[in-house]
Amino acid sequence: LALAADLQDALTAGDLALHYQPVVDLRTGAVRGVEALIRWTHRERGAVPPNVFIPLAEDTGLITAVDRWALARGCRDGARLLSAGVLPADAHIAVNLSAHDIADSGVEQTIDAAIRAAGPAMTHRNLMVEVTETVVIRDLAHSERVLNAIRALGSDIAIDDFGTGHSSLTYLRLLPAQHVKIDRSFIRGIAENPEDLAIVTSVVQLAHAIGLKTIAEGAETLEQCTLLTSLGCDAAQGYLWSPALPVDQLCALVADLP
Ligand code: G
Ligand code: G
Ligand code: NA
Ligand code: MN
Repeated sequence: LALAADLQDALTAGDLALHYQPVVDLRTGAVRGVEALIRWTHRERGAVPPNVFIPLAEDTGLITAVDRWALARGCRDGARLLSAGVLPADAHIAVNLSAHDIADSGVEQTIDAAIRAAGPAMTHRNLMVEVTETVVIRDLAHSERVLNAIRALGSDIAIDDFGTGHSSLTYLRLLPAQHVKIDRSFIRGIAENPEDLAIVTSVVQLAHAIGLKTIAEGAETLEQCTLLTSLGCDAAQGYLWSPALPVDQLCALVADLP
């Protein structure tokens, strides 16, 4: 596939970028971390969305190299954001991992190497690893071992896109997660649709009942933010605050926040 070959070239040529979306503490309004989201500017086609090239990278096996790059880049940028005081010392840099990363042996070593190379400001405690239910579905026992190893190093685990997969409750029970990220498809309608509100209310209560924190994805309006805060949801991200930004723009944004 031409696009897959181009992705391999992009990786070596430095055409991939990592952007950062702020994650806001709903109790204090402070930025408590960021989610790293990959961006590819193709030399002829322009921006290729991750929804297009991440599945392609997964199919071709390139995802291991892509995510290795994202881990290294994210930890280096994280060190910069932490040491400059743009993010508080206990902030999380959240990086997305794919099924391949978990299936392959050695992702814990990759994480450890990325943290060490980033320097002292960025510790394992500053890393949050996001996995979806589809990531762990293939081999739950193995996923559990790998995530436990990551957890033992000090990083937090988040179940991403919660509610969109299968048997979600099994994963919540078995995996060593600290955070649930509520998929934006549920957040979108909370102000208008009583069913969405009921679902999000229940997910927040359920997560809290088993000791997990909740992060709402895709908050776009003040009304959604107010509702999420009143439900006791811990944190949120979304266009209400900012899309994912290059690191320099993120620094400027955080400096301007109240
Ligand atoms: O940023 P949006 O930015 O379009 O991201 C689309 C999808 O791509 C999301 O599901 C997100 O989890 C995934 N994604 C973004 N960056 C990465 C990455 O570095 N690695 C993996 N595996 N997935 C990513
Ligand atoms: O699957 P994951 O949750 O990792 O991906 C996050 C995706 O959501 C990215 O594509 C990101 O660009 C997108 N996103 C982030 N905030 C918003 C938002 O407020 N509204 C919408 N529609 N998309 C968002
Ligand atoms: Na994610
Ligand atoms: Mn997410």
